[in-house]
Amino acid sequence: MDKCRNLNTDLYCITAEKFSKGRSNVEVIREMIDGGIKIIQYREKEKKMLYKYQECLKIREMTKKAGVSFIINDDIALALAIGADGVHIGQEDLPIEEVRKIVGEEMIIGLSTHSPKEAREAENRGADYIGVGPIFKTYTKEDVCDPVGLEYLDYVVENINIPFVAIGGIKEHNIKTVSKRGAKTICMVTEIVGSESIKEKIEGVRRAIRE
Ligand code: 3NM
Repeated sequence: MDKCRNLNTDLYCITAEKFSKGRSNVEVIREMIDGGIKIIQYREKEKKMLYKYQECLKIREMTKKAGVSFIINDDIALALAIGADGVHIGQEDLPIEEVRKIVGEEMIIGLSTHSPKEAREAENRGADYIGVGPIFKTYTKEDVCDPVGLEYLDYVVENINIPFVAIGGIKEHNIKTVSKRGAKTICMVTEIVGSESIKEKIEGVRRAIRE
């Protein structure tokens, strides 16, 4: 089966428990799955490894049952330990060739990129998909660069031949601007996890894309 099949979807959701209105990641992901999300990334920078492992084991079970792809941010060991579908890394993590040696061919490798040069390199060096952002200002990722704007997205739409996800400051009110420019898969953190009803928010966002 194509390991990237679930990248052929409209929304890619990422966890962030501190913005989740008191809900646990497990609760949030349950709602995402009920809302029909097909790819979910676990991104927690401040938790202890054992806690993350235990939480991710539960999430792995839930996502597997639902046919949802489960990606781990940054942590290759955690991704392997819980049998994730993929790992998402940044520009300052291990080189992609080394990550590939560790995780093998079957695991999805995603890489965050912020410029045309990084996108071309990611494609040439074997990334399965790239993150393209931040499109707009975001307060969710602490060490991220200034917004790259829609011009970088335009470059990727025109020139890059691997799947990509647009990310950074994307909300229900501006998502149409991003989808209109050719982003088929759109990634959101706070707009989804910070909403009162995750299911209703997902429906609203999908309506906004269609309108
Ligand atoms: N990566 P929100 S921006 C995790 O540009 C992440 O690579 C980015 O959060 C990148 O949807 C980002 O709440 C945070 O703005 C996006």
